[in-house]
Amino acid sequence: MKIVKWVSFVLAMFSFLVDESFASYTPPDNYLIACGSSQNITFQGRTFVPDSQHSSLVLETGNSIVAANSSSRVPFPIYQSARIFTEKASYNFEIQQQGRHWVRLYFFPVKNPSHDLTSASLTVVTDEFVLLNNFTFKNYNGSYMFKEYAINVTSDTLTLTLIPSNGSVVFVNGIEVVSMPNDLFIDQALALIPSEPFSGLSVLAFETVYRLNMGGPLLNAQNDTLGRTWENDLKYLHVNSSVLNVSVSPSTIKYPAGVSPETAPNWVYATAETMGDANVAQNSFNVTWVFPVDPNFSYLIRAHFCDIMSISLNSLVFDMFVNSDIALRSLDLSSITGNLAVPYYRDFVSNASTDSNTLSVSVGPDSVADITNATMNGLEIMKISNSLKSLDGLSSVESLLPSSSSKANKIGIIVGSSVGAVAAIALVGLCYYCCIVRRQSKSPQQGHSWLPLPLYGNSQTLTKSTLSQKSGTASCISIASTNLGRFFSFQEILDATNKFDEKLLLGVGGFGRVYKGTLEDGTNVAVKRGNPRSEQGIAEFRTEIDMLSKLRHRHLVSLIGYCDERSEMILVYEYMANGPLRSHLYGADLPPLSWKQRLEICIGAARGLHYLHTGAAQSIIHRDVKTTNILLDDNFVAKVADFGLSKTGPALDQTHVSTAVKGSFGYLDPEYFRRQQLTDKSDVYSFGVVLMEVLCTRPALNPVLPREQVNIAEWAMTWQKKGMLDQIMDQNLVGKVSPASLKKFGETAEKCLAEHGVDRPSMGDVLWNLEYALQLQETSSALTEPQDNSTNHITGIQLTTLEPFDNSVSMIDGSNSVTDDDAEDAATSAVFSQLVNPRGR
Ligand SMILES: *[C@@H]1O[C@H](CO)[C@@H](O)[C@H](O)[C@H]1NC(C)=O
Ligand SMILES: *[C@@H]1O[C@H](CO)[C@@H](O)[C@H](O)[C@H]1NC(C)=O
Ligand SMILES: *[C@@H]1O[C@H](CO)[C@@H](O)[C@H](O)[C@H]1NC(C)=O
Ligand SMILES: *[C@@H]1O[C@H](CO)[C@@H](O)[C@H](O)[C@H]1NC(C)=O
Ligand SMILES: *[C@@H]1O[C@H](CO)[C@@H](O)[C@H](O)[C@H]1NC(C)=O
Ligand SMILES: *[C@@H]1O[C@H](CO)[C@@H](O)[C@H](O)[C@H]1NC(C)=O
Ligand SMILES: *[C@@H]1O[C@H](CO)[C@@H](O)[C@H](O)[C@H]1NC(C)=O
Ligand SMILES: *[C@@H]1O[C@H](CO)[C@@H](O)[C@H](O)[C@H]1NC(C)=O
Ligand SMILES: *[C@@H]1O[C@H](CO)[C@@H](O)[C@H](O)[C@H]1NC(C)=O
Ligand SMILES: *[C@@H]1O[C@H](CO)[C@@H](O)[C@H](O)[C@H]1NC(C)=O
Ligand SMILES: *[C@@H]1O[C@H](CO)[C@@H](O)[C@H](O)[C@H]1NC(C)=O
Ligand SMILES: CC(=O)N[C@H]1CO[C@H](CO)[C@@H](O)[C@@H]1O
Repeated sequence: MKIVKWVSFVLAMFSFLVDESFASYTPPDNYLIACGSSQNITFQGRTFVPDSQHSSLVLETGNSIVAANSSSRVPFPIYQSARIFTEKASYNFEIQQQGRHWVRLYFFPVKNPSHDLTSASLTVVTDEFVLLNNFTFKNYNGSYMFKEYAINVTSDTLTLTLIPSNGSVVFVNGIEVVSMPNDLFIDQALALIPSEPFSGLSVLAFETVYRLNMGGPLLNAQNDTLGRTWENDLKYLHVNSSVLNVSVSPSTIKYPAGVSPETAPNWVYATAETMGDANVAQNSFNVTWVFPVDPNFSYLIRAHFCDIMSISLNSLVFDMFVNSDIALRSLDLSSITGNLAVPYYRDFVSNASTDSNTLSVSVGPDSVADITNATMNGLEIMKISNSLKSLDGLSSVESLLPSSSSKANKIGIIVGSSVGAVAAIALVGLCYYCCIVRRQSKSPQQGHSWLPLPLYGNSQTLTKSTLSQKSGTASCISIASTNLGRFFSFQEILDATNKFDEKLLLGVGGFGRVYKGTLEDGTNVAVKRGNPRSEQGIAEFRTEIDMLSKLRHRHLVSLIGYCDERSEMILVYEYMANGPLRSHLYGADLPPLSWKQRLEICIGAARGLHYLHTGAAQSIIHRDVKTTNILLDDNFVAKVADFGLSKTGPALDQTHVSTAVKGSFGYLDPEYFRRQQLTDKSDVYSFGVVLMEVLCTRPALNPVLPREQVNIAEWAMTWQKKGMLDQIMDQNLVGKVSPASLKKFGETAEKCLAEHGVDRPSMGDVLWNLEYALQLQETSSALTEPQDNSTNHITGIQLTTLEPFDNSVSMIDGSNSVTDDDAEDAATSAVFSQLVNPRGR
């Protein structure tokens, strides 16, 4: 065994030398630490030295414990030992050369008699950045966790501090702190909508969330001079993506000036995906990859290209999109690089698609191209630290380490330098990289610009200019001067929510947290507490107050009052005992709704939206119609909620409002997507998605399903067009829906989902049609079942929970963040009460 290992290691070294015509990069700082181990550990061809044995290492063994694997089921050698701390502890790394460094962390809850590491809460910070905040393996769907960060170290030491939460411990299995070439990540990238250079990246931290080798095999530290891992892209490919692997021998890759194996190994450029011969009517389509991401962050996206498929120059021209925003138009690789098989890459900065939890990247043929094809070789997606300098959650280092003086550290582990001789080589490397000519990004474009930053985004560093000031939201009302219902003191709010008791948490949304509260008189309320730090939050707070104070309707959630004391932004709403509609459809094990109930709920929601569109002085577009924003009261009366994103509609002389695309992926009007023009028909489209969801009881978007089924709008439409919607409807409804009613319902949904807004009905028409569908159901059930006993509550039938996406990705996964919708669902433990027929027939 040993010999085989050595032989393959030597072979690897050999092939490495043969393949690289470049002097390979030697990192000035290169700490590979096996925490708590008693011996050197070799992992992916590199030697990790025990933290206790590292040369010139000082270890104060105050409260640290060593845990070794008692079970033999360790995923990789680096995870076989851990160091456990019962108090805050730090590793200090002496830095030879300032600049960006990889910080890689390995975690595996090794079995251990004294502490249950699975429930330990992990918080890790550097001097400046929060890397990991209160992570625990308890809610994690993986046995181990690997994290990679890219941090610009601007002092002579880098301190990694591990913070246990009260009464618990913190642990780590392995740490890498390794220099990277200074030009690997530069200060600039291209922002989208509109495309425009964008700077300020050099002071921000990144976390690798995805790194893919399109059409190629898994590459790890043995195949990458910078120790990176590249995984195959197959599991992220999306709907209609018929792809084909292409590959050439890695040695044919010709690195130009400015791109080197440190940018990406030649194995990445030597394999690619191209458009396959799709068995579809038109052979023009996009190849799309969809990535689950935390929507509260911005992302740096690096796309790697290399034309290894063309036979002649200038024959391949294609486009690249990020979330359907154009990123590269008419990209002709060979005209840029002057040859085939020459690597090329570009960086972009973008958010998750609108306020959903995915980010998508597509390539597709350009209209000017002679041949219909497109390609991509590699893709890196890095999370960018937010304005609190955090990569995980909303705490800053200052708040996690209140007395941030280094003396406060209880245990100091000093990992000294052992890399004296390396310095000279480093100098050579530095010169080499300084001499490299960098490809310039395109010149700035004219016009106003903005980057659609997430709510808690990097507003200090990244905001381009305006956000909402010229749009409809900005009718900055004076809170005091408007009739907004009751004013609550902060004390009253504290009393009502038991000091914001987490047990009373109903949900977490873009705006903030929602708690159940009880007023002094016993009235139940929902208390929505905005995040005081968020500027966009203030805008939405005002919008919501502004909107709600003007609107009163039986099918809109009503505002009871507000609290703006101590710069809090708190809204108090009527409490909706039965929670979001979505929980009654799937995911929460609640009894299934009857068809009649579903129709009544849809009718109620349609009434609410119809009122928004037509009832007020100025038409209002909701912008975020989805099943989590339709709430049910104790009588199952549907009310539309969440006006945080609302815009007042076009004035009479305009037909649309031009605006930033917002809303939720899966519900978004494709026309709005394309043209960024908002009309009330955008709400109609989203409502069509809601109708399909109500019928089929599955999420609007479910990437784990086979490709053609991922998007409910597409999937249901194909069945509707065949007139076979009954094939995919909720099993609980089979045999209980009158065919005429279903037909009417299907037709209504189909019209709502029309590609073009002009072809969609108004909310008023939708309402009329749904009422008709209800009537058809009632007349038919009057014939067959004379006694409608609301026989909907069939207990014992479990709804299958559909996972929103596969979390089992090994290298990625910061999946400690619960998505908004999940949190809302989880919180919906509302008591299910019997339907009281509101019509009392
Ligand atoms: C990556 O390196 C390992 C070890 O040297 C080797 O076995 C494997 O073939 C390499 N992968 C590729 C794609 O060359
Ligand atoms: C562990 O690795 C270091 C660095 O590669 C080396 O100097 C040391 O001799 C090794 N120790 C053992 C016990 O093999
Ligand atoms: C950490 O997370 C747990 C749940 O996983 C929560 O109960 C606890 O309050 C959190 N602690 C902090 C300090 O946020
Ligand atoms: C830990 O406990 C102390 C005192 O009980 C408290 O002040 C502090 O906020 C707690 N910290 C966390 C992170 O829960
Ligand atoms: C790191 O930060 C310093 C100071 O902000 C900056 O001058 C330098 O260019 C940065 N380095 C990299 C590689 O971004
Ligand atoms: C493409 O290549 C990858 C890795 O080599 C392989 O896993 C995958 O099955 C291939 N796909 C096709 C369609 O051949
Ligand atoms: C794209 O190019 C590849 C490689 O040349 C080829 O196999 C594939 O059929 C092309 N796709 C289309 C849609 O022409
Ligand atoms: C998928 O392909 C079908 C058939 O060509 C097309 O009608 C549909 O619009 C495509 N969907 C997407 C999202 O591209
Ligand atoms: C590819 O996607 C973009 C953005 O979603 C869209 O504008 C374009 O029409 C699509 N191309 C094709 C051929 O479907
Ligand atoms: C309707 O409910 C009543 C009382 O709950 C019961 O006696 C009757 O049998 C039910 N009828 C049907 C058709 O289930
Ligand atoms: C969690 O892991 C199990 C077993 O590996 C897998 O079947 C399941 O799909 C995973 N769930 C998610 C949400 O990733
Ligand atoms: C540190 C330690 O004891 N590691 C052990 C973990 O288990 C493997 C085999 O199961 C041993 O080879 C290691 O020595």
